[in-house]
Parts: sequence; structure tokens; C-alpha cells
Amino acid sequence: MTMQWERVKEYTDIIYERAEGIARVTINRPEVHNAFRPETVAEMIDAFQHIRDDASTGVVIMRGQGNLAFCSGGDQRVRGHGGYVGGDQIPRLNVLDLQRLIRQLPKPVIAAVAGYAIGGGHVLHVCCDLTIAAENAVFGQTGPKVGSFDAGYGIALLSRLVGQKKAKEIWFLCRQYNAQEALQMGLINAVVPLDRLEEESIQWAKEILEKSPIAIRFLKAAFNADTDGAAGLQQLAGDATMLFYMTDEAKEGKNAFLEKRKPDFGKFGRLP
Ligand code: S0N
Repeated sequence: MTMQWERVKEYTDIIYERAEGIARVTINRPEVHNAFRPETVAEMIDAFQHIRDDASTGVVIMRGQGNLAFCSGGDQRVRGHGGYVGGDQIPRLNVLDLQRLIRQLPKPVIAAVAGYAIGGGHVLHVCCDLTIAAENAVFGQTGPKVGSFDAGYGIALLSRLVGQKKAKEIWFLCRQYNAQEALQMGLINAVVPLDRLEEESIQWAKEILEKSPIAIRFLKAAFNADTDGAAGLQQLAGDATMLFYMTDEAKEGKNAFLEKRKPDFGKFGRLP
């Protein structure tokens, strides 16, 4: 499956490309197993915001550069007092903003995992809608080993995927799990040979692209709504409002206001 990837924007730490309705975001720091620093995350956020507004993109594939790692979490070399420190010297945990953006994006995000998805990198794949792993993939959390933890999505979503007992094992013992073990525990969707990871991810993306974008959008919001509480409901409700704005009934309200008359909602009837 040959794709003509077009670079959308130029970044330092990531590569953002698109082709045939698919956006591909690659963490490009292979020298540290694609660990993220604040600038990496800021660039990912910028790319995902662009993807949200880009009507030509329907599905995102997230991956790491090279075959050794999807992402190894926060760059421990720049972990300072209270967060990860970038060029502006401000300690941040801006990966939490990125996690929420992935959840809120009204388009599916597929994690294509080759090699390590570890620590904060593991939480990133957990936040993605689907995960396709190469046979060399390795999954796990390291927080208690390196003096950190992600008690947000890193706990809530992981528990939904694999159950509380398994999630506690993953966090308390900091073991590493291979792709087959991850598949068996419901952590990922599929395992393929490394040389088929790209092709398989694109195939899944294309199958999604054939489907109704609004149906997919509502399904993603609905899957996330109960886990994400009021923020999840806000996303689902916002989607409902978007659809409502497309109806003659909603337009009657706006037009009546602009025409300084009483709205006539009586003509629209009521469904059971
Ligand atoms: C992935 C591991 C197991 C791979 O081991 P392997 O194959 O032996 O390779 P290495 O030689 O270890 O690695 C190759 C080179 O890459 C560097 N490197 C790898 N990971 C990182 C990293 N995370 N930061 C900086 N550098 C990294 C190695 O140092 C090596 O470089 P050289 O050759 O120059 O020495 C193994 O690499 C490993 O265990 N890595 C660390 C994994 C880890 O602990 N990650 C951090 C976990 N924590 C988070 O991610 C926190 C995330 C976060 O932001 C957060 C979010 C919410 C709430 C809280 C937090 C929080 O910060 O606490």
C-alpha cells in the first residue's frame, strides 16, 4: 500500500503528514526511544489541533520513529522540580493536555506500536481509540520505579481496558508485557509482523474512512462519555448541538430572532 505522504507542517520533535484522509503523527526522537519533552508535546498538541480543524482528515495514526519504540514516556533528562522543563524553564506536565485532546478529537486515533510503549508513552496508546502492535511491541508502566505516576487516564482508562486487578498488577509490579500478552488482556486490538504494521494501520484507517464520519464521531464521544464525566458529556452534547444546528427547527429559532418575530416551532412536529 503505497501512500504519498505530504508534510503538513514542519516541527522539530515530531513529523506530521497526511495522505488520502489519514493524518500520521510521528514522535521523532529515536535517540531516546521517542521520549517526550515539553516541546515534543507542544508540537503534538499543535498538530492535533490542526487535525481537528482539517476537514480532509478523518483518521489519525500515531507512531514513533524507528522500530524500537512507540514512546518511552517523559524525557527523564529534563524532569525537574514539579514537571518536565523545556526551553522556557517552566516545569510542565503538558502531556495531560495532549491526552485530553486525543480523547476529544472527533476522529479516531490509531496507535501503531512498534517496540516500547512504556510509562507516559504507554498511557498515550491507552488514550488512543485503537492500538495495532507489531510483534516486537512491549507494553508497561514504570512510574513507581522512576518516582512518578499517572493517576488520571493512566489508571481510569487502563482499568476499563484490562480490569482493576490487571491494571494494579501493571502499575504495582512495573512488569513488561509482550504483544500477545497485551492482546490477550484486551489492551490492544491486533498484533501483526513488524513489516506489516504500517500497512495494517492504514488498512484499518481506510476501513473507518469508508464509514459515516458523523456516526463515527458520535460513537467515539459516546464511548468516552461515561469515563470522562462532565467533560465527556460536554463533548457528546456539543456533537448533538452541532447536528441540531443543521436542522430547520434550530434555524427557525435563529431566523426568528434576527427577523424580530416570534419563532414558529409548531410546524416541526415531535418524534416519539
Ligand atoms: C524503554 C526501556 C525499557 C528500553 O530499554 P533499552 O532497550 O535497554 O534501551 P535504553 O538503553 O534504556 O534506551 C535507549 C536510549 O534511550 C534513552 N531513554 C529511554 N527512555 C528514556 C526516557 N524516558 N527519558 C530519557 N531518555 C530515555 C536511554 O537513556 C538510552 O539513551 P543512551 O544510550 O544515551 O543512554 C528503557 O529505556 C526505559 O526504561 N526507559 C525509561 C522509561 C520511563 O521510565 N519513562 C518515564 C515514565 N514516566 C513517565 O513517562 C511520566 C509521564 C508523565 O509525563 C506524567 C503524566 C501524568 C502524571 C505524571 C507524570 C509524571 O511525569 O510523573
